[in-house]
Amino acid sequence: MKEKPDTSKKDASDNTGISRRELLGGTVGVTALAGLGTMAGVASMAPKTAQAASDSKAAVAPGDLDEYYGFWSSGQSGELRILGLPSMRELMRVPVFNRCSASGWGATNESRKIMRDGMLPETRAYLDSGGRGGVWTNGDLHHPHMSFTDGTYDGRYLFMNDKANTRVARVRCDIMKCDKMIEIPNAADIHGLRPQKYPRTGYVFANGEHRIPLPNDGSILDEPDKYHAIFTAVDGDSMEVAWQVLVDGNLDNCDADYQGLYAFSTCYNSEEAVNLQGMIANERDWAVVFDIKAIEAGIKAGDFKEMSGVPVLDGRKGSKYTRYIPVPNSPHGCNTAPDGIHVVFNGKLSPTVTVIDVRKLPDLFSDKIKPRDVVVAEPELGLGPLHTAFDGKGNAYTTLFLDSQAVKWNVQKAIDAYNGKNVDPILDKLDVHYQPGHNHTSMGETKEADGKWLVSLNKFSKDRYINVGPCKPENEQLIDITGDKMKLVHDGPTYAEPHDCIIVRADIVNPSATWTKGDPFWAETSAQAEKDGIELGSGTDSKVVRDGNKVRVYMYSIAPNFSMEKFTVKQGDEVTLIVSNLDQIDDLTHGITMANYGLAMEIGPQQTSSITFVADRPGVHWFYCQWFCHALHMEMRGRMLVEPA
Ligand code: CUK
Ligand code: CUA
Repeated sequence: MKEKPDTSKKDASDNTGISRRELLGGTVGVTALAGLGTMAGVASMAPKTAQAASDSKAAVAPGDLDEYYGFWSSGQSGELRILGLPSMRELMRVPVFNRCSASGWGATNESRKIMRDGMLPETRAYLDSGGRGGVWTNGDLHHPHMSFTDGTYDGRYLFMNDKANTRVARVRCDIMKCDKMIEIPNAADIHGLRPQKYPRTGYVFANGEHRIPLPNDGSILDEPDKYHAIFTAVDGDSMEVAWQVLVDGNLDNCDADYQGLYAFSTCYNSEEAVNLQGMIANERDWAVVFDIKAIEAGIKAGDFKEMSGVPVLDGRKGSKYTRYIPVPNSPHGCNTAPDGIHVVFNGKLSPTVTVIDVRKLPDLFSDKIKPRDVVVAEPELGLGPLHTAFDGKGNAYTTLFLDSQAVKWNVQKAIDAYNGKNVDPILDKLDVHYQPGHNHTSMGETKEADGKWLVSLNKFSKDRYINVGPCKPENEQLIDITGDKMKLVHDGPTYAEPHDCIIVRADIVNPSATWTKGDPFWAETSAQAEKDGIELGSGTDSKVVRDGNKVRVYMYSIAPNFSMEKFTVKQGDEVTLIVSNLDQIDDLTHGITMANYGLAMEIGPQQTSSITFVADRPGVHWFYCQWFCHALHMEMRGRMLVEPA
């Protein structure tokens, strides 16, 4: 594909006078790939754009509260992050696929149960062997999205993917902790993830990105026709796999419609190749459309193969469950517009985005029209379009990775241009710093998109901050989109590597101030306590229970005391510490750290947390509260004596 002459309104050039486009030259496909390596150097030569350092709209004074919650992914850090907008202040980190030193996530019995319950048996066996510790220690969280009711956020849950270890997790929004985590069978490396928007979530759609041999038993390497990618629908209430669909090509990003009828995925490897050259060979790849009602009917009719205990339908080309829409080479982002009608597939290696009209999909599935007939616009926006956000007023905002720009364009104008009218759909371009991946608008993936804020999540910060060494932060920029022109109002550095975020009106999210006694989060611990004749959180739960070489130490805490000043166990005992925080005051979190035993956990107000270890180091060991809670916080401690065997 030949690159067309530049039609953008501005083309930022560096101080050598050579435009970035001239530097890139050549065909878009090859250029884009070269750019992935070289643009980092080129863009940092660009002069700093004069930008407003602050903006009254974005300023949130000390003590004032933000209007929006931002829920941020963290990529290879594996956690979910909560920001306030427009201040862009980071408010909280919620460990999900990672392990956490502060909260004990991955170490406490409650978190390990959540991490292990949804594992495939073979993974559990693998992690239980060879000293691997029973849970994964890493994750790659790209896409956090909230549950929907009737086309808008409902504040119940957040769902997110783990590309590294093929998982989907859920966070309860009342306590902002992960309560479910499942490993997806038959798939490899979950990437795109979106909840169903209508009538509610409902399904959580999850893309298996990498194609693998099915079954993956080590007997196949170079027979790519035996490799497959799988599209999964998870039931967001039960967090069980509802069904899967086998597809041609691979799967990248996905989204759902506003009618509850279809889901969409982009495919960047229709060649089904296993190396780079092969994956970019074709001029066209495709977007897959899934017919949810047909799939549900297929399940009812038994038109599936059961694999690893879940029904798998065949959705490869020619299937009644799917349609494949050809789009230019290697599409990436997949974004449904709040108008409920349009879906945008972002070109990545093509300077275009492809817009389809969901009202044409019934005719496509009944074969009255051809796949390309659902395309209503394909504007050329600039180099490296990755993701698109919307303002609810008919405009779209697309990130241009290679151009390091945000481009604002009008969907109707793009449709008019596609129909031959002489209009330019591009309304504005803004330099961002640098190389944006995802972007997101306030409430932008809901029918309540309000057109106030745009966040650009930029992969490189280069010269925007004082140097912190070879590994630099990323840069997330807040852009005011209330006017005709986009206006950059804030830079915010972040650690590896937020791919995506959502911006949710604060009134929709209503977390609890404290935990509730008897929360299902520690149901198993409560059940064990009951067997031991103890009611957790009652203020009488201070007792050492010996059960063979298993010892359960029940304690409660009220600032600045643990209910037990000391306890004694024998070397080799398997000890479980069960601590309930009886404080009822907002923000009065305690913790317990067992020094030189590698153990620590958070205990929020009214929460019970527990942790199990083998007491194999004799001597006196101090346990202490590691969460600053009181003027006598340093004194909030006690001793464990481990008697030598
Ligand atoms: S992907 Cu990272 S920039 Cu994983 Cu949503 Cu596009
Ligand atoms: Cu309790 Cu510090």
